[in-house]
Amino acid sequence: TAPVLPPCPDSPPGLGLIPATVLPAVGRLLIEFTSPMPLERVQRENPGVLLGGRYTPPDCTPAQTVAVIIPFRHREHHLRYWLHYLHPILRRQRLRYGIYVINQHGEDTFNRAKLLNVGFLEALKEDATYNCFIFSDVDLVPMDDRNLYRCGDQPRHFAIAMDKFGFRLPYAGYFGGVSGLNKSQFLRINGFPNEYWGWGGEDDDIFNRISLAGMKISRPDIRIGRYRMIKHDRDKHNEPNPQRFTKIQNTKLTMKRDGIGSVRYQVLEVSRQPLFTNITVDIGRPP
Ligand code: UD2
Ligand code: MN
Repeated sequence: TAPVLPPCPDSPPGLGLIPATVLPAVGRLLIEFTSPMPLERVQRENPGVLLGGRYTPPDCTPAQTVAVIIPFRHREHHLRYWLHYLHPILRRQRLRYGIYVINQHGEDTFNRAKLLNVGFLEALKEDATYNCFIFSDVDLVPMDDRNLYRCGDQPRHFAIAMDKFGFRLPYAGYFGGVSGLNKSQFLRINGFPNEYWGWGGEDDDIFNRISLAGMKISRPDIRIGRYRMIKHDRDKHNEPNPQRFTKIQNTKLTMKRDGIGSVRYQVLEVSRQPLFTNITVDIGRPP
């Protein structure tokens, strides 16, 4: 029989310390996106990560099991940096986790929030013990490993101080980039909207859902919730959605019928890679 491990610490030791690659400021990691990042190297540097991008701390029992869900299409180059930076951070944070890349099939308009709904359902199909879901853009890397990728008693917004917004929250109701909800919080808001095709608005709709459900967003300290976004142009087939302004006025009406309870899609392939699970999915196209 396996030995019983002690629970993992609330504040894992060794975070915010200064390894070789850290700026003078304590806790801040040096994040850069210039040197090429072959997947073989990332694999070599993360020997404890199992097929599909699964990890369990060897020395303690975590309170949660975390599914990290990434909406994706044609961003392989960003994904390599993301895996390179995030795996070591998540391991240091003493998390039990799995990485799910939800890859939109075809070239129809991108739909970030619907892909995140798919990620929630598919991660649970693979492992029913997931109870914390962290939704992350593929191009966002935390600059401080004390920003713990865990869920709490309120929905959590992690990416609060991004370089592209001058390391400030752009507006009080901003919920984009990286966010986390536990299973019951996610179900309480009927998941995310499926009807935001193209860029923008879906994060504000999610914020509205959370407020309408009577929950409050929790955030890390502004000095800790710092992020770098890999610089990029707007992708093809993800043009700004002109309907977004009117749609976010109507969350109260739409959230009951549009969400995790009504999402329709077809999984085309599940492929367990050494550092992540890739799920290619047909989510249809805008009406
Ligand atoms: C902002 C928000 C993002 C979302 C978006 C509006 C930040 C840092 N993030 O991102 O959370 O609310 O606005 O929809 O402010 N993606 C692909 N392939 C594509 C298109 C998108 O993989 O062709 C994924 C990828 O994970 C990307 C994410 O969708 O990071 C968001 O798209 P973006 O990075 O183009 O949008 P951005 O930076 O304005
Ligand atoms: Mn981006």
